[in-house]
Amino acid sequence: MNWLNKRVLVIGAGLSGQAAVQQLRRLGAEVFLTDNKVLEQLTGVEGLGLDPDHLLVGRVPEFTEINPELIVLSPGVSPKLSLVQEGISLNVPVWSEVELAMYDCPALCIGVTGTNGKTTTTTLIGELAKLTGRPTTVAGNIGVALSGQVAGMDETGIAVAELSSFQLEFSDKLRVHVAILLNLTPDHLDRHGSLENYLFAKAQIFKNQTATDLAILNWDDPLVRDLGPKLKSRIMYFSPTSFLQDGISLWHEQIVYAEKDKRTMIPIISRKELQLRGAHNLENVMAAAAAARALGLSWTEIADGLRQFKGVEHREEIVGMFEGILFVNDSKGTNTDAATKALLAFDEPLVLIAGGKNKGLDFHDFMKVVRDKVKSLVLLGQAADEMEQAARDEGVKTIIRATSFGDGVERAISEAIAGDVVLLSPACTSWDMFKSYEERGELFKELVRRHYREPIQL
Ligand code: UMA
Repeated sequence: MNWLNKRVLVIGAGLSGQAAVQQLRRLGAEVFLTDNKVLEQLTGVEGLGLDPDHLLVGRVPEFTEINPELIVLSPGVSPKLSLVQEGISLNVPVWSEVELAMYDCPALCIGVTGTNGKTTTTTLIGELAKLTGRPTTVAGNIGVALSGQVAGMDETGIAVAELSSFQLEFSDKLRVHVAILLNLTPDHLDRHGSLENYLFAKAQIFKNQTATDLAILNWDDPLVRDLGPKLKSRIMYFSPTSFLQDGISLWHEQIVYAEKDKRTMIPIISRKELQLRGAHNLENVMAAAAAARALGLSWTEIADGLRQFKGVEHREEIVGMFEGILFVNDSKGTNTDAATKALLAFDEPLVLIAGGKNKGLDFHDFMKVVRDKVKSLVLLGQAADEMEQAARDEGVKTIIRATSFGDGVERAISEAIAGDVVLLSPACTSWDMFKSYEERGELFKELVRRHYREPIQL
């Protein structure tokens, strides 16, 4: 592609948009950036050095003001936006920021998608990839835009990318050499409209794979498993529940790798040696082990890496044990499936803090799990009414309404006794009260720690 003076419109001036602008300017393109926020609301945009007539903020510009030859879309921007629709109708290519990032990048790309577990798996693969001694970068939906991170990498480099359905939806040429689909349950239906569309977007991760590439699929998830025969690439299945004759699975509490043709079964690591808890984390560990094997690491090296891994922040993160109560921060549990998995990871009596902003999900199935696993449910945020109704419908006994996030933490603490677990796993986004799930998780940790140093006055 001849980038010189190519007119490119970047929509959205957040992390992705800003990284895309920098990448495009390095390539020599003429870049326009638009965002519906005004300049004062945007951080870091002024530092990009764009001319005022190339910075169209605080409004949605007319297509003809720019006449772009390419549109780069930030993942959070809906493709229903008039500007995007007009571009599509005029056959102007629309790329996601990850498409741009990997365009012409010779590094090996390992992509991780799925509804839940992406961040843990991506981080773990990143740690394992580093053991190869090859230059490795970990980016994407994990909070660091891919553009720029992979700039300058040659074919020895490894790009480990967490890929969301939003990013994959507009990826046309993206070649993911090792592609993982962890699982698929309803999420982001407000954006994709249906589960079929959501699956279609996720399956774009396999679109440009060839016979030399590898697809790593969850055998236990029928929607994911059924994709296998349709793909051009080699397939490696994993299953945390049933023994697979070909693939990675569990055999008498050991994670094992079996190859049918060779009639071999290699024990990789005992489940007990892992620091990650819960059955769902077995999915993440198995998928990561399969990817690491594709990088040429030995099973012993992989086992060492798995043994060391403590997990990621805000995902079932242990805050600490205070007066015999274990506090766990799962602020990243922003949908019912993620929160369910967190609940199932604990055998101890649970006090659950949940609520925030609902993203179009029904809470009834989730509340059945809450009824069976949770001794006290503390509800807060915009979705609290809806959650309380679902909890009552499903027979949850102890429901406590909090007036603020801090009040919720205090109420949860007063419900718990030694031997219990207090779990923040909201099943909702944080956007009614916080900028991000990270901010929510940080506050939770701070409030817990402060309580045990000095009881908080709210
Ligand atoms: N905007 C518009 N018009 C619109 C909508 C938004 O101009 O119609 C503007 C906003 O005013 C804002 C900018 O777009 O200034 C934000 O763009 P964005 O929402 O794409 O956010 P980024 O900062 O670019 O962050 C994105 C991902 N966010 C989303 O997909 C919502 C980050 O994933 C990702 O880490 C980052 O790119 C770097 O790759 C976060 C996320 O919540 C963690 N992801 C979702 C999830 O995991 O569920 C998909």
